[in-house]
Amino acid sequence: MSEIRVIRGDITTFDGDAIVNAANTTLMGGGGVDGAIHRAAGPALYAACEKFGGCPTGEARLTSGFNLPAKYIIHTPGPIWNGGNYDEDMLLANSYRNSLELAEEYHCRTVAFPSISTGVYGFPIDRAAKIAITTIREFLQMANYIETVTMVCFDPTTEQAYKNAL
Ligand code: AR6
Repeated sequence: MSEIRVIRGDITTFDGDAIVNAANTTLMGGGGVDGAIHRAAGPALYAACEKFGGCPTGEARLTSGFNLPAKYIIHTPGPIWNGGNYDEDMLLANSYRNSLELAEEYHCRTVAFPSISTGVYGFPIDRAAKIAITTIREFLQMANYIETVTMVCFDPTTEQAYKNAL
């Protein structure tokens, strides 16, 4: 049986098989959780990301975790919130699903997500949390390797939103 957990913390300290990075389509780093992950993983991450030549919104790419405790980093650009009529919901679900597919492909048992798109990208938190939990739950019904998905929330409001959605 697989499960979903919601905790408060810093995803760069997650000691498991994979963490997900809320990246942008260049995959060349940025602020927020992306910046924190790049700082903690070290400059080799930048070099590894450069090779992808970017990534479309909702898709995902995997690298080593380099200096992080996690074995892998899965990078996914979530959608920029633009009012809700530009496929934002579907693109956010794609980010979660495609990240989980990669985690399965690499036989990950433990995976951690940040709250994708709800920082700089402005996605409404309650709406994002519902999409995240629904998509993860649906995916776990057919997962062979993933045992635990942990939502690592940086602040109390985010943590509460994911706890409500769960
Ligand atoms: N651990 C867990 N969550 C964190 C951490 C951390 N160390 N640091 C921040 N968060 P954001 P987005 C939370 O803005 O909205 C970047 O510049 C944060 O509080 O990081 O998907 C990228 O390069 C918020 O709840 O990601 C893109 O250009 C959540 O992570 C753009 O931002 C996501 O906030 C992506 O924007």
